[in-house]
Amino acid sequence: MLGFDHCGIAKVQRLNDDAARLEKWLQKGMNGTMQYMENYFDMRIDPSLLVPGAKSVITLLKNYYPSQKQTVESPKISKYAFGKDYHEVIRNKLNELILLIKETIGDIHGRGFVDSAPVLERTWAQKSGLGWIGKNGNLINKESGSFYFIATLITDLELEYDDPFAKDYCGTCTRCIDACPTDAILPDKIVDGSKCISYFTIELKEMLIPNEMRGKFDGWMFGCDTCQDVCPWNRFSKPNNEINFTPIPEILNLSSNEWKNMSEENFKKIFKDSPLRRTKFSGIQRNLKFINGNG
Ligand code: B12
Ligand code: SF4
Ligand code: SF4
Repeated sequence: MLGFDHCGIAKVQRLNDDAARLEKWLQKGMNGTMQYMENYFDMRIDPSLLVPGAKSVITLLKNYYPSQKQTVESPKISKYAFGKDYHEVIRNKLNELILLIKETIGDIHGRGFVDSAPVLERTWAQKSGLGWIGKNGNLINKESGSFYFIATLITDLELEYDDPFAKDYCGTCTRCIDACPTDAILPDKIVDGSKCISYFTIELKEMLIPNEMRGKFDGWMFGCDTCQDVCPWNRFSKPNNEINFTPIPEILNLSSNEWKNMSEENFKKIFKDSPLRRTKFSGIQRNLKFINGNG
């Protein structure tokens, strides 16, 4: 009814293994300029500090794999950003879910999150039995791949818990590691955020993209899907059926030149509800110049 594709539930616990992994990742500066990743360390590894009294983490997956592709002339944009901003779309669904639980069960306390709070969302998805963490760092569901957003609802409700996903189906495959244009994927499922195209094109604010990355972006103007596109577990991805994720025609069709000549006013109008707003017009123009070799 709410349009989520998979759901799993895990008991709230302090994530000790993850704490060590996260600490190392931060120490090595793999967050680059994403300073928000250094904040709220304790909350990030213990949901009961984020939501007092929390007993359960309900994890939900939402498919964003689109039914249409960009034209070959278009600067590449990550598939997650083809339609309306997922933060808004999923937050509304989480609020509806909380209301529904309150109506059927009673006065529970719960808060829903998607991508914006100190929550280790991939870890909770794995702990809820929804899939394994691939070598490319993404949560992969055995039936339907990795083109999914992860949302969590942290609640004081005690529930029946799913078993964590025990297996890892990456095996000897190394396709994502071999294909990553900037060598951001390291051994042991570690992705160096500070080397990822997604970081440079979306998160790096008001700064030029470092020169050593020149020629390495493979046409990606906003985000990057390479390590998921090459993953064999995504061969059978099915298009999503979320009306709000219907691709914006300009994302599918505009050529590099048309992007270059777009006015800020038009950008704001066309992309007013889109994840592309995050980089702003100036960020898109910077990325475009960079991939066209004159940034
Ligand atoms: C910061 C961030 C980024 C940064 C840094 C990436 C990174 N390596 O963390 C940048 C901007 C580069 C980025 C890029 C992308 N991101 Co991002 N990002 C996040 C964010 C906000 C935090 C992630 C985080 O905590 N990183 C710190 C590192 C240390 O943690 P981690 O990568 O999650 O890994 C943990 C677990 O995987 C676990 N783990 C690792 N190995 C193992 C092994 C075992 C056995 C176990 C049990 C656990 C485990 O340990 C790690 C630490 O605890 C999350 C949202 C959230 N709140 O979780 C989204 C999120 C991870 N991103 C997401 C997406 C979609 C992307 C992109 C695909 C977007 C794009 N197309 O451009 C790329 C993919 C890049 C990649 N290969 O990882 C989705 C992932 C969905 C999925 N199916 O996995 C999330 C969950 C957002 C969401 N709510 O949907 N992202
Ligand atoms: S999103 Fe692109 S740059 Fe980032 S790790 Fe995957 S392939 Fe590498
Ligand atoms: S491409 Fe291969 S190694 Fe990488 S996540 Fe997919 S199955 Fe695992």
